[in-house]
Amino acid sequence: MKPTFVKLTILSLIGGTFMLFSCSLKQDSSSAADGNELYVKYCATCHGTDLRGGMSKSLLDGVWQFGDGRGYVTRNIRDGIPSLGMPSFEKTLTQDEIESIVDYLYEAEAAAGAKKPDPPAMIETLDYEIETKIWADNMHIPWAIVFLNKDTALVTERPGSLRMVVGGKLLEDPVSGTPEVLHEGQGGLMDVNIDPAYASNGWIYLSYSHAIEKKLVNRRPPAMTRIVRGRIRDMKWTGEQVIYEAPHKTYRTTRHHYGNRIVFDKKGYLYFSIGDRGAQDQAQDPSRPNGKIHRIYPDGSIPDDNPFMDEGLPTLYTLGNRNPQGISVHPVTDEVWAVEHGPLGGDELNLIRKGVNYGWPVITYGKNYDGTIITEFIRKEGYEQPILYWKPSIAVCGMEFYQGEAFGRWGDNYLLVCALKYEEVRLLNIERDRVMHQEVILKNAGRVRDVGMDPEGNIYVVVNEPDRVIKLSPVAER
Ligand SMILES: [Ca+2]
Repeated sequence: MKPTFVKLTILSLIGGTFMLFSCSLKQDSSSAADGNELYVKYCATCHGTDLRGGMSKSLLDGVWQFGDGRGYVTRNIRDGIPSLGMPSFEKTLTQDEIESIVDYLYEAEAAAGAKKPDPPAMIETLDYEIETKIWADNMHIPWAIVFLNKDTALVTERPGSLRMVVGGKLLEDPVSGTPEVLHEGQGGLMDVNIDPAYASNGWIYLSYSHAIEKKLVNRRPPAMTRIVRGRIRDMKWTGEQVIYEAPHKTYRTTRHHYGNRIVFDKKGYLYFSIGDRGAQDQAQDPSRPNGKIHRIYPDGSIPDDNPFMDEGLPTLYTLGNRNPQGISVHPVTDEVWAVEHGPLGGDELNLIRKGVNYGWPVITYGKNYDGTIITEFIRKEGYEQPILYWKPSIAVCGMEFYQGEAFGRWGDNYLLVCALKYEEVRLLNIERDRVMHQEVILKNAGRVRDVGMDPEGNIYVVVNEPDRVIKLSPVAER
């Protein structure tokens, strides 16, 4: 269903005029049959009467450029994609009518047996011919990956399971005894990382959405990002310690923008992110944990020179970060870099420095998803500019500076960035604080959540729909 928009969009760029919303139609029914009629009337010109493409690509090929899932499809029809020229149908179609079109698209896709394509066996980048391999399959919303050693990796699944892959084989049973997570909306079990001294101390860190109370009558339990560490013994999570828990009065009943990435630098700090939790103005409020990047020590204690000690929460390191889901530490400079999901057209790459305000929502290159303005400012004194922003938004998620021998030609200045919605892995060449080059190295193999490396430097891409991990290994230099 996602291609609906894509195709309209492409069409609009090529063909110019849209004929699709020339009259308004009011119906009060909402079945897929009605959706079929509406599709023919409003969508078929671009997408083909048989959904297999007209002036644009097929809607039945399993590839969804702008997001797979009813939420994405409904939103994209309703709001359009203004930056690419696809109109909003909000004034033309009722919500029921849009949903009936979505019903029709899903039924048609199911009937066509549409299936997400496997990645191509070989891909070519500027520097390498790369072999792809489906390394772990049939997972359930995998979110993050980390290697414990060259044979063993941990992969989180958002519903709450910590899975282990040993010698290339996904073990059937998850690690038992991991924390109970609130798996609703974008929340659940999210990042996993290991202590820099893991080989000697065995600490493994998990981040997840934590609810204070499980069941409240007629009320959703408030939740917030929480971080714990523990060790794994005989597939059991043991010796758990809570490393970070926000003040409970700051927990929110929203279910999105948890942030959640955990990284370590060489100076001995642990950095983690919390998204704005859907309360954008709180990203500027130092008494709130959301919309920020935090810095603590790995045991949970707080550095006494953290920048907002006097005016707010002691763990805060930056302000004004919308939803940072990728953080990575540069292997040579030891600088912290982060990507954050912006609003429409406002995804950002930032170089994270102590005490800096990254602007959300006072400045942004993005707009609201309905095309309305968030702020008139893209820059303002006192608010840091991003190193790079993506317009349109690619929906940035995990990221990792490349480290390893396998793709040795890349050296120390290459950053892998995941795009959830665009289903891409991008490779960015960074010199000092500038992005010199950007290349898509994998596309349309699923929604990309995270990327990791084994100790030899092979790359592992965590994707959803299909829920799996794809291994990338170099075959030859080019
Ligand atoms: Ca910003």
